Amino acid sequence: MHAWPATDVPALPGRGNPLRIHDTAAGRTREVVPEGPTARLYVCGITPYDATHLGHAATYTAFDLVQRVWRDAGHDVLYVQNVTDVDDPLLVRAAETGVDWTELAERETALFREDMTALRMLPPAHYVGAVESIPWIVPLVQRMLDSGAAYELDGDVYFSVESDPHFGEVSRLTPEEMLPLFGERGGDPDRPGKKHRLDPLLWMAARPGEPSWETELGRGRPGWHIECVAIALRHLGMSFDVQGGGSDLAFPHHEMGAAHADAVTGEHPYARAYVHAGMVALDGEKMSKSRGNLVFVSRLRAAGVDPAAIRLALLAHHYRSDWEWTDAVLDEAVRRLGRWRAAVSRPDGPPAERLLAEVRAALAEDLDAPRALAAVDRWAALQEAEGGEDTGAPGLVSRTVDALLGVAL
Ligand code: 5CA
Ligand code: ZN
Repeated sequence: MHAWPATDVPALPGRGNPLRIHDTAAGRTREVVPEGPTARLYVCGITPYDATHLGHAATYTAFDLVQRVWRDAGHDVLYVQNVTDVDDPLLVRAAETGVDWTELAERETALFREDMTALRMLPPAHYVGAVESIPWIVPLVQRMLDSGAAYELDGDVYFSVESDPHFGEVSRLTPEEMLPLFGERGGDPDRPGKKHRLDPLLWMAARPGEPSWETELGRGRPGWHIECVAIALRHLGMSFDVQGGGSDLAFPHHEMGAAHADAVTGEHPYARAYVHAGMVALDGEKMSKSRGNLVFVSRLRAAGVDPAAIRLALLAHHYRSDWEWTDAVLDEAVRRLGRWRAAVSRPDGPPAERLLAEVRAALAEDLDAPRALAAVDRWAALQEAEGGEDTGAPGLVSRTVDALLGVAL
């Protein structure tokens, strides 16, 4: 699958700070410094049955910042993202709307690419679908069957959570906390015959009317978690730097993924840090495709909203907080963008080196974008009030905002 076009990242003087970021598995913010010159990042992609909403966009913006901070600190970034182009919600939506599921997935993935391009998200080096990954998924499931980490139930294959001594270390939840989430987020705790109620599906035998593939495991299709593991192991290997996604993925998705990967490789850990973005809500409830309370990036764009303003609206909230999208959030971002653009279009201004240092420091400290925005606000206000002599300053501000925040002024 192809990704979307890359945007240029302007060069900045000097070097950025090492990234400190909140690791769910550690339960605290800590330095996540890549071991080699190349930082390795896996971010869970969309299930393409509906258009990109602002919740998705907020989560992808957080991981876009991770890349920008790493790059600014001198690392190359190897970034991988998946597309869950076969899974229950996609098949259900396709059936409900009478659209072929492959067409639905292709259409929504194409729209997602357009949205990501408009929002200036750095593209992954590998953008990989579940369907095209089936040849890589099957041997992993087979290996787990051989080692006893997986077992068969009426032709389906389950992972045994009890086979993993580290199970629970990603989300840090107790089994009592896990159980309701597992049921809400795609699991089947009540299916009779499972060894443990939390065991997730690795492989589903073909069901009538559903897509399936002929493999050594028989006809069927992959479970959700193993999809991401197969893609991450193929393109990044074990112990990559950051596994990212929204907070709704910490359990079960990232917990199960880590357990699958340990079982397949006999190594640990899967990722060196697990990073989770907060949930964006609309009208008091988490924005979600299943609830239908959505504001789509593509709709805002079609209504003439500048994508840079959408991006600024997202950046005005700390990535880990849960927050609510309102029209006022967007209005404020539009005004801020206007102030910034006016400021950098003047011929000179107050020196911008301190601003660059402040933005770098804010982002390196657990991606504190609101603090970075406040620093740019201060520079713009100072310029408006007092002007300044530095003819290089507007250019440096513009490059800082572009390179580190992904906003083109
Ligand atoms: N395909 C799987 C991941 S492998 C999936 O969760 N797809 S998704 O389309 O449902 O979500 C894509 C990403 O957006 C995930 O990281 C998810 O956590 C995040 N996300 C979904 N809803 C919201 C929301 N309301 N606020 C913030 N992030 C969200
Ligand atoms: Zn995933």
